[in-house]
Amino acid sequence: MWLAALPATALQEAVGHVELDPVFNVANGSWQWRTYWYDDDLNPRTDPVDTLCFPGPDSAPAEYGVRNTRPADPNWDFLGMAPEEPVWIFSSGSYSSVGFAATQTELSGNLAITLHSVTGPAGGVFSMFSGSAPVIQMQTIDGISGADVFQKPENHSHVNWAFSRKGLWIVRLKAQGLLASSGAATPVSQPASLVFAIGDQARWKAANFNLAELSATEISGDAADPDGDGWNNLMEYALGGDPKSSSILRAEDGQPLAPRLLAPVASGLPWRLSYYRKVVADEAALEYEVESSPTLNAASWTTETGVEQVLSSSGAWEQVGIPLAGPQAGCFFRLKISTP
Ligand SMILES: [Ca+2]
Ligand SMILES: [Ca+2]
Repeated sequence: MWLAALPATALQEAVGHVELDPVFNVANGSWQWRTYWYDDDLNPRTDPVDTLCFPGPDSAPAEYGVRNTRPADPNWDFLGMAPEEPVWIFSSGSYSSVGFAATQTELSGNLAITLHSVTGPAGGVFSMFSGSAPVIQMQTIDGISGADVFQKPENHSHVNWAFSRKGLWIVRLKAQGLLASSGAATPVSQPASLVFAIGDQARWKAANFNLAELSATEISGDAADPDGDGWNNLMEYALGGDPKSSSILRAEDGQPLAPRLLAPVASGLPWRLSYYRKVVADEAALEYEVESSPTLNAASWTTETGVEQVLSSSGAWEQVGIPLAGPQAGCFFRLKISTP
């Protein structure tokens, strides 16, 4: 079982005006990437960057989200999707803003921020740009090279971080500066990992796993079952489980995680299969389907087409019941959960 080896910590969401601050220690030649931001209680924070995630709700900027639409002009091809398609941008002017702090006084001139690596949804493209012209600093549509660099001026400066898919992204950056005293170049920093969690499911992952776990699909991937309870992470997310606890109950309300058969409430009415489902406006992609089979044979499963009934609802959850058309005796049911 994986659980014994897993640290209990997860990432904290940092929202609002967040400033990245790569700091060079002149005395010992090391770098540390930290952040400046304010938490929900307006406490000033200076956390190491790898303990945070930057959440991007899959909604319009006017609703505190990061989902935008790609302009038609070919100047925007670098974003990696067709014109008028969605693009998720942590923009310098939005609520989910991630910028860079003013450079420490021991360094002078530009700080070279370079792109080390990016992991994210398959086929996705990451880019960093400024302005509406735009000026491109980094783009992975043509791979990663020394050309992917942001020459950060000494003053506090903000950029736009663009992603062509929603999901969980890890952007690794390095920094190098010039010593004010001698003009000599500093060593290049170790890569710092910035986690951008776009959409509800990615935010759930970042709220449940730390950076090392998020980097390991055998722990945090949809098909993984790190607590060994038989529910993979996609099902834990979709039904309300805890991916680090082998409880058979939902974390939110202690109700059973597993779908249940409900007997007819009156003579002549159908049996129903009941389950919990997540109702998040930004996550319409999650699909729940009830299937039945008289034999369990792989080819014998058919989709139940009864009209769902909402039995109860609370916050982001609904308990629904599907009237079952299948035979009432000797029949098997299963709940299928999928993402496109
Ligand atoms: Ca599990
Ligand atoms: Ca679990």
